[in-house]
Amino acid sequence: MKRIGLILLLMLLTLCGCSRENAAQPAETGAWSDIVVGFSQLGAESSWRIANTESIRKAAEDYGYGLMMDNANQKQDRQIDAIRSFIAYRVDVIVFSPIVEGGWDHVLKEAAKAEIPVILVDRMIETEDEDLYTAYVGADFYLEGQKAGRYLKAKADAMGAEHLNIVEISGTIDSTPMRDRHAGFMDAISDDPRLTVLESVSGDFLRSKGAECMRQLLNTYDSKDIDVIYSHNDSMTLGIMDVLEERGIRPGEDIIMISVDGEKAAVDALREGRINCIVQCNPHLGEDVMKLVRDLKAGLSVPKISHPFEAVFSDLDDTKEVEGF
Ligand code: GZL
Repeated sequence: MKRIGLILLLMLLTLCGCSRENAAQPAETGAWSDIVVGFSQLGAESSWRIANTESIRKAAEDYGYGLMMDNANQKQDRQIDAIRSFIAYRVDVIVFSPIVEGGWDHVLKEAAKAEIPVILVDRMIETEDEDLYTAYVGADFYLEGQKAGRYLKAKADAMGAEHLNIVEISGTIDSTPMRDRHAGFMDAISDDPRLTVLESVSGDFLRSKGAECMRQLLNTYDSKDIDVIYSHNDSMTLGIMDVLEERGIRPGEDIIMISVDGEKAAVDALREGRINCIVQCNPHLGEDVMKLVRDLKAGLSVPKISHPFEAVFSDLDDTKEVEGF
């Protein structure tokens, strides 16, 4: 079935005259350079993802690069099909944000055979051959998790807390941010006897599932037994807060709220005291990606791993100047 989809897509490209030689020219930005980028985005599950997609689109436009973009709507198979269509179209560079870490080697070997370089943006892959991708641009998620843990230890000190029970609401299972935000957090708090993780459940980075996880946790635990919620992204955190406030529980006061990303709605809640800490995760990766494309096509060597600068915003510091995306 999938192959039929791919053939149909190629037929569509051919029928609409979208062969590589006469790709449509974006009139408003002048002629494309002779570089075309194929970009497979994993979905549109969060404000972070939407900001990331716009960052890639805008940077390609600024560089004058052609951009073939596909939104996989959270399906790995769709990403694999999109990568195959980019290979068939003979794009210059393939860029994708792998929804999960496993299952990419086969299609990336096809890209390697076609001599098309691959740039990973935002998330990493598990692979038997690190040469299957040329570069990674994205966060150090393990460090993000450590930052969350370090904040909680400092908060416990500031409160004079004797013991704190934590529940973790994590992101998409087997994704790099979920794995590493968990590992970094657990390693950062492992030497602190005051801190106990009661349970970790996945909300898949979705606001609706974050709320669902919170309802289930409140069916399992008395809210007074939950002192801290560590949520892997703001979308889930906002859903969690909806559920808490429906039940008269004050996020940020009755329960310490630690979140990741830094979208505007979460930063506003930080200022209102409804979130205590946001570990920033920068979605604006487009410029870094297109610089890599430019340097690759110019025959220059490029760094294998690039991380953007990311901060921590919390109620232990002044948050007046903090900007959300
Ligand atoms: C992190 C990114 C995560 C964000 C979520 O780089 O992969 O996916 O933290 C997004 O908001 O859904």
